[in-house]
Amino acid sequence: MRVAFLGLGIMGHAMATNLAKAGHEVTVWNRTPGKMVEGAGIAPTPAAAAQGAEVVWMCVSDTAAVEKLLFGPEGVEQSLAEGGSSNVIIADSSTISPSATVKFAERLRAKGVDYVDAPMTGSKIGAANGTLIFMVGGDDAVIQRLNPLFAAMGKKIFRMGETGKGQATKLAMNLQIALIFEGFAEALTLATKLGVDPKQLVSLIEATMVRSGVVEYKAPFVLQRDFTPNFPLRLMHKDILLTLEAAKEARVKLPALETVEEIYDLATEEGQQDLDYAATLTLLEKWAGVLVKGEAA
Ligand code: NA7
Repeated sequence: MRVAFLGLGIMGHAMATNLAKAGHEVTVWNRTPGKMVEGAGIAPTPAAAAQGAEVVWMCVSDTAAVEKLLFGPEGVEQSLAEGGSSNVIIADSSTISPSATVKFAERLRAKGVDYVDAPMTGSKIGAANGTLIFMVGGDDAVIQRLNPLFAAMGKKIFRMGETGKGQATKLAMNLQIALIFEGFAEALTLATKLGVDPKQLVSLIEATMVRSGVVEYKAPFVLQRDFTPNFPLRLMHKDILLTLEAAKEARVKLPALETVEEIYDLATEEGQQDLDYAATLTLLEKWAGVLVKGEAA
């Protein structure tokens, strides 16, 4: 398929690479020039990338960035034929606001464009290996047309309902990741302060019902104090804020997430936004006056 891929960050670069590897005709665009994808063409603007594409796939940081890509002066909308016969599909794998997604889709539908929200989970490793899991909102027939692209980038898709429901699901998923990791980090901090070996605690967790995919994935990094970003703190913070915003719109209270948001806020004040979100542990450590270490330093 002819695909325009917009946004070559940690996730987008790997996803576009897998699309090109699978034989799709890919044209990429990135805000900061200089990023390239083997086997893909490069366009100077989102509109130029989208010109003649069957599918425009986006993977950028936040709601404002998606809005600019779509409706900015050099945005995708500029490339769409007047009269509503473009038959283009726009798919968004960024994690952004569900309600903004619905508005974007409505505006584009007037131009004959189908819109699918397809945020994903699987982290940097899943993006590189083509084993992402997508949670998708949109029309079933349209999603089906995207199957060859999903297959090149991921291992499974979950259809969650109409447009916007993929994003709503993603927020519900990241809410859990943030809270599970916070529980793990608080347990490690307390146990260490009370004299328990954190490595032993992790072994115990993994042998009991307390275990979780989040802990299994994060524990080796945390025990080695490796906070290089798999999922940057600034993006998890963005997702927490999006979740609180969506909860407010829906009149839902999320007291635990509100408290965790304060920790991300403080971590950001300390300049940790570009580290992995696991670096939030270091605030707990500072307050407790301990260092969680599972490996010999
Ligand atoms: P990264 O690695 O931080 O990459 C972010 C990408 O978004 C990168 O290509 C940025 O371009 C681009 N970006 C950010 N702001 C803008 C604006 N305003 N306009 C255009 N492009 C922009 O994030 P990930 O790849 O890990 O994650 C991407 C999304 O998936 C995000 O929503 C996650 O929550 C899930 P740059 O290279 O900085 O010019």
